[in-house]
Amino acid sequence: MATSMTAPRPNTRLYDFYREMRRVRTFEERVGELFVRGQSAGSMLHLSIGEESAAVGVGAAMQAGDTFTTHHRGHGIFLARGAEPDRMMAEIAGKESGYCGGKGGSMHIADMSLGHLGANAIVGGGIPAVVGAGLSARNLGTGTVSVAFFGDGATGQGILYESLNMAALWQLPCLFVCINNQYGMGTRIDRATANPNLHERAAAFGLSARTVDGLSVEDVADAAEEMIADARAGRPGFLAIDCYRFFGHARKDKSPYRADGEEAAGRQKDPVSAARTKLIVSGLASVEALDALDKEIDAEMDGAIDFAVAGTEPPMAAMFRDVYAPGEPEPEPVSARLSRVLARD
Ligand SMILES: Cc1ncc(C[n+]2csc(CCOP(=O)(O)OP(=O)(O)O)c2C)c(N)n1
Ligand SMILES: [Mg+2]
Repeated sequence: MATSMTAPRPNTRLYDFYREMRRVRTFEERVGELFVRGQSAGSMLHLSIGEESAAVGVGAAMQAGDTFTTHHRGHGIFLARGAEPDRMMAEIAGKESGYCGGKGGSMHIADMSLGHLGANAIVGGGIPAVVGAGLSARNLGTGTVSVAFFGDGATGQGILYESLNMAALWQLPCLFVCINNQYGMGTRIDRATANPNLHERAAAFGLSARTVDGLSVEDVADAAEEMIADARAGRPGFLAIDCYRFFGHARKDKSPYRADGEEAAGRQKDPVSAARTKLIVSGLASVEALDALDKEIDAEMDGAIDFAVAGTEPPMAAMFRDVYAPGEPEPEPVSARLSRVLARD
């Protein structure tokens, strides 16, 4: 989370949260711009606008050495855990200077040094890895916690329940964070389940479980701090965070399945504006100070786009790098295999 900010910097927790949430939102807006310019790699991008309190509130409660996995909407979470916007944007643009050399992209970004065990495009796919990380942490006595971030849609996946059961049974240092943005693609949560109180399912497995309103980043952080401390002591938990997905599922989705009125009301549930208003109303920061901060963040994220666009694509020779264990011979290129097979006929 190291950023060099020159604006007057009130020394309060809420100001820090606001700054990080604003960074996440601005980063996501720039990702949208990269996509429109045709400079992102691949055709799918999932923005977390409206969900910033989950990334920042939980991210702030984690400690150095803690690990995590994310779903396909995970840019904000990685930023909140200290990712550099330049290298993230470069990864999303498919450039060599990105976190995974441009080969992971938006949905498979990972970085072990920051504890990021991987984003995952398979709904629920990252959840069991956190159980493994928790088991390893417990057996090795590292004192670290592993956090799975996933969407409400993953509550329809069996792997979640196998994972909750094992974590509870073995008392692993794990926290399961369900970012309930009310939608799994075009299906609203109340059309996907008869009981949308998602945390109740985890309670049935013996985890401590609760839901918080994502409108307040402070509430999210308070809950996360408590539950991460519990997890560290061998009491795993499940935290559902209620929020609203401001835009479509991915960049090409204009959400024709939801009424304008619903969307407008949903966007009122804005954790970034709520934090800004609270800072101003309570006298913790002036409008001018926050405007100056926003400008600095704009410049930081503009810089990330410039960095990404200026980068080079990975060479073909890098195709199999980082795929096989060191020492394994590289597989025969497809072209060579094809000519060998054709020559045989
Ligand atoms: C196993 C699996 N099934 C279906 C999909 C297609 N798919 C991609 S995202 C998504 C919805 C996920 O909703 P949610 O978990 O709530 O996350 P959100 O997109 O709302 O952040 C689906 C069904 C997939 N990627 N993996
Ligand atoms: Mg969802």
